[in-house]
Amino acid sequence: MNTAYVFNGPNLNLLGTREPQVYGAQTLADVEALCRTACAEHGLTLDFRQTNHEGELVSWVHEAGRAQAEGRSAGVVLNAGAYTHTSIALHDAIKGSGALVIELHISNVHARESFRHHSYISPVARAVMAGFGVRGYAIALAALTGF
Ligand code: CA2
Repeated sequence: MNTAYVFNGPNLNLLGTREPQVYGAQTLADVEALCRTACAEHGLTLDFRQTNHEGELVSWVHEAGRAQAEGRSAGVVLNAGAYTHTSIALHDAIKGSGALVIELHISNVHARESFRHHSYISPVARAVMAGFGVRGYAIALAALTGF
């Protein structure tokens, strides 16, 4: 059974505790549970992680790229949080590892502050999703089976 990686970046551990009008009321544990259900429906093994450290995300993308090269990965759903808008390192990691990545944002970043409109991830992502709330994770996992 192939692994679907779900990587979450900085501050996403705070989901459900503040800014529910932007990110909803569900916690990261709730998101992991919905991802587990989606993976079970689609015959995928879930590997769900969160970190507040950019380098750790870079290493995880490399790991997913290696798993993909060995035929063990369906791809990565990546919510890189604010690193989306700042991280050339993540751009290079995705490009360099060849990892298939769906960029995901809970909120519609294009309807928010202008500094959220640019993404270093989008040019190297297979697909980009924003504004579906946490349901977007389930939609992205389903989409991974179609690539
Ligand atoms: O909409 C998204 O999923 C974002 O990736 C979330 C990031 C933000 O920097 C991106 O522009 C869009 C921020 C995640 C922080 O999440 C919090 C949740 C609750 C309370 C505080 C922060």
